[in-house]
Amino acid sequence: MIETGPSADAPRTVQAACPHDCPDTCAMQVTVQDGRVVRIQGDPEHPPTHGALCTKVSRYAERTYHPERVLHPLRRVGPKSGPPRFERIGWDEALDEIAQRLGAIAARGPGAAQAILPYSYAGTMGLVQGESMAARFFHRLGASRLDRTICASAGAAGLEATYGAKVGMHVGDFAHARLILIWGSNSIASNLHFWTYAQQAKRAGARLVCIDPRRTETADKCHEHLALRPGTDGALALALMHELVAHDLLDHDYVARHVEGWPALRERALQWPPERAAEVCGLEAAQIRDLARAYATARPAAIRLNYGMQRAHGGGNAVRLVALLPCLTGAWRERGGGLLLSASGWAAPAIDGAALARPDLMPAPLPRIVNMSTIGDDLLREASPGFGPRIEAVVVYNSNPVAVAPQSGRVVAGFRREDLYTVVLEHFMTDTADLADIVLPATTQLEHLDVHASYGHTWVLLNRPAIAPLGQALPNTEIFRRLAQRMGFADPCFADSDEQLARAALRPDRVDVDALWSRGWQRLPVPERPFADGGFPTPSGKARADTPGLGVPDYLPNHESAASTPALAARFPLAMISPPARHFLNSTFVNVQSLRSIEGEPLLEIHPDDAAPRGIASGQTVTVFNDRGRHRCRAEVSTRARPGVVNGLGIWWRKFGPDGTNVNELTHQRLTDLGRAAAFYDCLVEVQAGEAPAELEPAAGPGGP
Ligand SMILES: Nc1nc2c(c(=O)[nH]1)N[C@H]1C(S)=C(S)[C@@H](COP(=O)(O)OP(=O)(O)OC[C@H]3O[C@@H](n4cnc5c(=O)[nH]c(N)nc54)[C@H](O)[C@@H]3O)O[C@H]1N2
Ligand SMILES: Nc1nc2c(c(=O)[nH]1)N[C@H]1C(S)=C(S)[C@@H](COP(=O)(O)OP(=O)(O)OC[C@H]3O[C@@H](n4cnc5c(=O)[nH]c(N)nc54)[C@H](O)[C@@H]3O)O[C@H]1N2
Ligand SMILES: [Mo]
Repeated sequence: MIETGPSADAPRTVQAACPHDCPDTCAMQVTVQDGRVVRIQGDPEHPPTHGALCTKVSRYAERTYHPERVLHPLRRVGPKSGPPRFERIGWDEALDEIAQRLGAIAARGPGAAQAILPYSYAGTMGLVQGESMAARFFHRLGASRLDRTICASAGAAGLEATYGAKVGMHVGDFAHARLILIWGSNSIASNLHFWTYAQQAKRAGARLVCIDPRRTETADKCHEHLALRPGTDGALALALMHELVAHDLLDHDYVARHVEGWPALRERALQWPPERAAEVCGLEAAQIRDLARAYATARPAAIRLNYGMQRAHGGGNAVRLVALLPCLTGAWRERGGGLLLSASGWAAPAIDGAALARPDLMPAPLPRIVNMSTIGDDLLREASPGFGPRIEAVVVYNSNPVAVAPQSGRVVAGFRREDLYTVVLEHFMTDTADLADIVLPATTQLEHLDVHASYGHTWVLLNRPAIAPLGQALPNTEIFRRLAQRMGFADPCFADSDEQLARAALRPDRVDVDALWSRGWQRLPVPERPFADGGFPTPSGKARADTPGLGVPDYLPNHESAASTPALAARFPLAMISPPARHFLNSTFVNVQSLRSIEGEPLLEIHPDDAAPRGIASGQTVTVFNDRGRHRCRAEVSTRARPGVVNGLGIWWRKFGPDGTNVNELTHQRLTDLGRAAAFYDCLVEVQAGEAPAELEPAAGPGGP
C-alpha cells in the first residue's frame, strides 16, 4: 500500500501531514515528479487545514533539499572546545561504535545504563518517528527516562487539575463565538488555522480581545489588547472572578451542578478587586472591569488560551484560574462557548502509547527520571545518591537542546564535556549536532511514514512517504531498529516495520485504520458542546476549583520580578519574554534562507520609554545581559514591547547570532509551580547599547542561581 521510491514521469500526489509542533497539524498534499517533490499544498478537503499552509511549511521542500542536509553518518574529529569538524563514516562503523559505547556503560551492572540519557522532543510530532522504536530501545536498555517538560507541562497539569484531562472546545466552534479572548497566543504566527475561525466570528460581529504583554500581529487585529506584565495572568483571572461575584454575573446553576470547591476559591477571588490586580498586571482597573462584564454577558464567549502564558513560575496555577472562568459563567453551555488550550485529551483514548513505547521492557526498579528543562545543570552534576550516576552518554533525536533549553551557558558547558558521549540524529548541523561525537542522518517527513494526532484539533492524520530517503538518511525507527539488533535485543518488537508501528499506534475501536489509510485523515469521535451539561473527565464529573492535593489555585509572582526579587530587579529592571518568531518553528527553519531573510537577524523589541534613557536607537546592536550571560542582537525600538518588558524573538540558532548566542543565554532553569516546566518568560535582564563591559562576562564554571 505504501508508495516509496522514485515515481514514473507523470506527477502524482501523495497524502501527507505536517510534522511540526503546532496546534494546527495540517493535512498536506505533496506533488512528486520524477522522484522529486515539486509542490506542497494544504489539503483543501481537510476542514481545519482548508487548503492553506503557513509560509514555513509551504517551504518544506526547500528544507528537505537544502544543500546542507546531513546525508551521511559523521564522526567528530578534534576537541569539543574547538570548531565543529567531522569526518564521513559508514553506517556500520557508526552503529558498531554507538552499540559498543552504550553497551559498555550498561554492562557495568544493574542500573548502570541510567548513565545514558535519551533527549528528544517534538522535532516531529509523529507517533512513529517520535517515541516508538526509540522508546522501546531506551526502555529495554534501562536508560534514564526523560521528563518532557520544555513546552507545555505546566499548562497541561493546570488543565488536568481543573477539567481532569487536556480537553476543550472544537477549534471550528470558535466561528460561532460572539466574544473571543485570545490569551497568551499569537495565533496569526503560531495557530493560523484557529485564526481563520476567529476571523469568521469577527466578520459575524464577534469581539476579539488579546491578552498578551506583546502587541503581536494578532493583537493588531483584535478590537482590544490588554498588555499585562508577563506572568500576571493569575492575578487578572482572580480579579475577573471578583467582578463576576461582585456584580452577580455567575451562572449559579452551572456552578452548583458542575463545579467543585467554588466557595473556597470565591473567598480568594474576593481579595482581588480590580485595583489590586491592575497594580500587579500593569493594567487599568477599568479595563479589568470592562473585560469581566463583556466576558460574562457575551453569549457564546470563548477563550483561546495558549502556552505562552504558562512559561512563568505560576503558569500552572494561572491555567487553573483561567480554565475556571467558562465554568463560572456557564459559557460551556453554548456551541462556540468554552475554552481551548489543548485538545490532545480527545485523541488520547485513540492512541495506544504503551503498544508503541513498550514501557513493560523497562527493568525493575524503574530507571530514574531526568528533567529535560534542567539539562544544563544535570549534564554538569556529579554522581550522588539523590541524582544517581553522572550522565555519560546522551542520544538526541527530534530536538535541539543547545538552542532551545534554558540557560544555554550551562547547556553548552555540559555538551562540551569531553567525557560525555553524544549521538545526535538530525537533518542538519544544528548547535547540538556541532557538539556531537557522532551525527546520524535522519529522514524528513517527505521521506518516511507516520501517523499524527493533534493538540489543536480532533482529527488523526496519515503521512505517506513521498520520496525515497535522500543520501544515506534513515528514519529514526530504522536507526533504533539497527541499534537494537547490534545490542542483541531479541524481543520481536524490535523487528516491527514502520507500517506495523503506525497501525499499532491507533486503537481500532476509535480509528478506522483502513479508512485513514485510504483518505489520509479521520475525525475522532468527540461530543458536540462537550461540557454543556457538565461531565468533565474528573472523578466527580465536575470541574475542580479545589483539587485534591493542590488546594485552591492562586496567583504566584514570577521567580524574577520587582515584587518578588527587588534587589535583582534593581540591577536587571527589564522583564524579557522570548516568544516564537513567525517564520521559524522553535529552532527549526532558522537555516532555511528564504525564511531567515524574512526574520533578518536576532532582534530585541524595546519600548521607546526604555530605549531613550539607555540611548538605544532602532537598528543598533545592543547587549542583553544578566548574571547568567549576555546576548548581542539588534534593537528594534517599538511599541510592540510594553514599557518594562523586552521581547527577544526566538529561537535562533546560536551560531547565527552576532556573538554566537541566543536568548536562552539569559533564561534560567528554575521550574514552574506545576508540571516541572521551564519558565522561559520569567526572566529579568538589562540592556545596553553596544557591547557590554568586560566585568559583565559571566563567571566561568558552575554557579548560576
Ligand atoms: N510560527 C510558529 N508557530 C509555532 C511555534 C513557533 O515557534 N513558531 N511554536 C509552536 C509551539 S512549540 C507551541 S508550544 C505552540 C504554542 O506556542 P506559544 O509559545 O504559546 O506560541 P505563541 O502563541 O506564538 O506565543 C505565545 C504568546 O504568549 C505571549 N506571552 C508571553 N508571556 C506571556 C504571559 O505571561 N501572559 C500572557 N497572557 N501572554 C504571554 C507572547 O508574547 C506570545 O505572543 O505554537 C507552535 N506554533
Ligand atoms: N527562549 C525560549 N526557549 C524556548 C521556547 C520559547 O518560547 N522561548 N519554546 C520552548 C518550546 S514551546 C519548545 S516545544 C521547545 C522546542 O524544542 P525542540 O523540540 O527541540 O524543537 P526544535 O528547536 O524545532 O528542534 C527540533 C529538531 O528536530 C529535528 N527533527 C525534525 N524531524 C526529525 C526527525 O524525523 N528525526 C530526527 N532525528 N530529527 C528531526 C529538527 O531538524 C530540529 O533540529 O523549545 C522551547 N524553548
Ligand atoms: Mo512548544
